[in-house]
Amino acid sequence: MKIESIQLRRMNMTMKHPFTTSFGTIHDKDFLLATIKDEFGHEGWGESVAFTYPWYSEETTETCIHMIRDFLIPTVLGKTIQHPDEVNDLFAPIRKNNMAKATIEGAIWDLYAKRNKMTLAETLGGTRDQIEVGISIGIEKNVEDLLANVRGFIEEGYKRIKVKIKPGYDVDVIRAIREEFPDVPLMADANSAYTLNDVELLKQLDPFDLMMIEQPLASDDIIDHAVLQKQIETPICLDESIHSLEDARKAVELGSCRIINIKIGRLGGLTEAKKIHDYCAAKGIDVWCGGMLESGIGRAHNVALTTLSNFTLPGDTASSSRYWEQDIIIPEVVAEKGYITVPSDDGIGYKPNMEAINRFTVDQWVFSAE
Ligand code: OSB
Ligand code: MG
Repeated sequence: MKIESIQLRRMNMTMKHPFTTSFGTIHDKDFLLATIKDEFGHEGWGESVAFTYPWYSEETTETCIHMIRDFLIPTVLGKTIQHPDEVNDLFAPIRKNNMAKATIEGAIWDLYAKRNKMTLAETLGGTRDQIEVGISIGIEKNVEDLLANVRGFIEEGYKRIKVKIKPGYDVDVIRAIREEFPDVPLMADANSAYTLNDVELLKQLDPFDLMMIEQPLASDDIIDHAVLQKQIETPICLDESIHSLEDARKAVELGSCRIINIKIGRLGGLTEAKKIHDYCAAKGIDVWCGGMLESGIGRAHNVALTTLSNFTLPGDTASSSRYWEQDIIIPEVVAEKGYITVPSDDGIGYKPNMEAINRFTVDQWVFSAE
């Protein structure tokens, strides 16, 4: 498979509802799409999940443009690749910048699947024809608004509710949800808002039977999380701290978590995501697919990945309509009663909606092999 050309677009899509976490509020999604063509004109699509601001991780849309244009494209353009796993090795000399890498790597996976007339899910080794999904609810102005949201999403059938927490918006919020919904599968995501000084407070979450608490401590930590896990009953799930299979291995060996959130962008692509999935399956660690408020292209990649067998817990991949007035794929992603049907068309299985894509494009560049 020869990498003939790469088109990069900068996109801007306004979110239907701003999304607030302990690190800030996201009003619109400023992101990149990569379209990669082979020598036969097959087309693969990838999405960069970085945000405008370096709050979730150090990457931003601008750093992704720099890395993709100046380092990643020159590494693959004009090359002949037998299998997408090779991209991981080609990019290995370039440190970190995983979201930039995953943009190109994901497009090459889609291209490879389409060339072979297979779905991306099959190409990855996935086995499910539907996936179970939950919903991630941001920090709301008050508990009444939050409860109204929770109620609505439970009625829509989402398989579990995740709520964002932060200091001052935690134990009381979880208690209020549990009072109204004693049995709903529930979890909390702190996005690194606490330290070991908060152990007593975090222990107060134990009686609420949370499925997990996601990334309570520092975004680069696995040591303190191991200390915390020994003192709380709620299983810890790591998100921000895990960037590679090696990170996952160390966290599991240290006892820093019992669950891992797999995000393709954070891990530098589908190859590394699959490696962590396989490692966790062998170790008896549950995984689920996280979300980064993706457009349809990134969402489609998440759907395909979630078809692998050790994605035993519902992920954050909700319906397109939860995020966007209009998504950029046809059909849009739809969760019905908490299930998304995995598409059966080749590659990511959803068609790019070129009219919508053009409408949301703010800049674009084309790179061709000579
Ligand atoms: O920590 O999982 C997270 C959104 C933005 C940044 C980080 C996170 C999230 C979410 C929402 O939880 C996931 C989604 O609905 O796409
Ligand atoms: Mg998270």
